Amino acid sequence: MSKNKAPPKEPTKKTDANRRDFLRRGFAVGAGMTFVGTGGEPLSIPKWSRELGPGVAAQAYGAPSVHESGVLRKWLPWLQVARESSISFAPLQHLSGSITPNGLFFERHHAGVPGIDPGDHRLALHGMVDRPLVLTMEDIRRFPSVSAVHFIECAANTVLEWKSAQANSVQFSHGMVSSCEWTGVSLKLLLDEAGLAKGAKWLLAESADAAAYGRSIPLDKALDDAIVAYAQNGEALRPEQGYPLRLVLPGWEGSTNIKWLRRLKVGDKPWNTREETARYADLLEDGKLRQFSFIQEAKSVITNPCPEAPLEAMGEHTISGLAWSGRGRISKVDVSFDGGRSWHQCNLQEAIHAKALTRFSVPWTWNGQEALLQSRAQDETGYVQPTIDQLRAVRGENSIYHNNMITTWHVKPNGEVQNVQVD
Ligand SMILES: Nc1nc2c(c(=O)[nH]1)N[C@H]1C(S)=C(S)[C@@H](COP(=O)(O)O)O[C@H]1N2
Ligand SMILES: [Mo]
Repeated sequence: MSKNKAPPKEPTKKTDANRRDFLRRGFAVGAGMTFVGTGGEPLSIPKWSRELGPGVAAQAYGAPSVHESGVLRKWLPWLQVARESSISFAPLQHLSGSITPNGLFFERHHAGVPGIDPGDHRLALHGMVDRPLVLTMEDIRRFPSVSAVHFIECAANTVLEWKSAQANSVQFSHGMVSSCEWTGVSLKLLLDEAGLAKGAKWLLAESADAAAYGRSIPLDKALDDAIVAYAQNGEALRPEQGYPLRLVLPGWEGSTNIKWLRRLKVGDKPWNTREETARYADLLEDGKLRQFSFIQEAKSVITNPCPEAPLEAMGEHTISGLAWSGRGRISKVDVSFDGGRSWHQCNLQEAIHAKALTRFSVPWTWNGQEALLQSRAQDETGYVQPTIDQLRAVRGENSIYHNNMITTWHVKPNGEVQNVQVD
């Protein structure tokens, strides 16, 4: 078992002495019982039950409760090359269900967030098409819309864990994934409108920000389930997520989901942009570079408990987490309490969308002993999430992208949870 080396640790609320006290009480209540919240005293009447609250005008655009002020995206200062080339991680340990709130969606920018005026924004469709188009946002909204729930995961999510357990935090080990309901126009509809020329096979998608970020997309994908999205979770895209327009390629690596989309050029071969040669290609054990590994394979992680959410008391708990696959629906998630020796099938929370985050849970009685918690996802194609050793056997240790290994949380007798790797 290799322990983590550089823990970006969150401050814990309780002191160690408090924690021991809490666990003792948890044990006294939990011994031989399966309930939490005992006692029969009548409820007190708090201050807020005795006075009127502020009216509707207090919040024209709603914000979370002041008591949720710790629920935030975070970043690692040493991971930013510059302020403009930045990554923030979603707080998976605080999220419920399977939709990421817009303000907590992880971010990856290569040239900062541009301040685009939608009135001045245009989308060009050109190249090997019958009728080149230049569309305004108004034009785009006149097409029939589609809505679909999908995750976006950066191919570099879980990058720190290739050699050994590093990030003692689910936010930093897995927080480059988020999921929401996207609304926009089917890309197939726009391509039909422009008319594909004979021999057309690839599409270049390019952004309007200063990075002129571009990726080559096979036309098969563009004509399958791609969305040119202008909204997320019922409101306009957030500036960080590509306002006013982004490409959503369900299940494909984050990098192909071009934000601030301005240009779609149809061609017959890939363009070999920086982002598909020098970046987002996989260095294999034999020194060869694997190009175009578009799909985010099945992956899962336990978000409760986790390093940021230790166990507070012995007794009954619900282990819960998130699973996703770029190939379709999650069909099964198993959880192990003993580092992969035995497995228990989890409940999957409805609705289970294809290529979307799926919430799993399983009951567990914690008796205060050490445990090694793992989750293992399977998708509808039969693909099973690999162990880190299985992954290293194919990919070596020098890879950056597409680490979908089974993650292990080591539960200690005092309830603390640590990121470890088991052989
Ligand atoms: N224009 C543009 N599009 C972009 C990027 C970018 O920097 N600029 N980053 C890409 C990468 S690497 C990822 S992982 C996703 C992140 O999407 P998000 O910031 O909405 O989470 O956007 C992709 N699209
Ligand atoms: Mo990414």
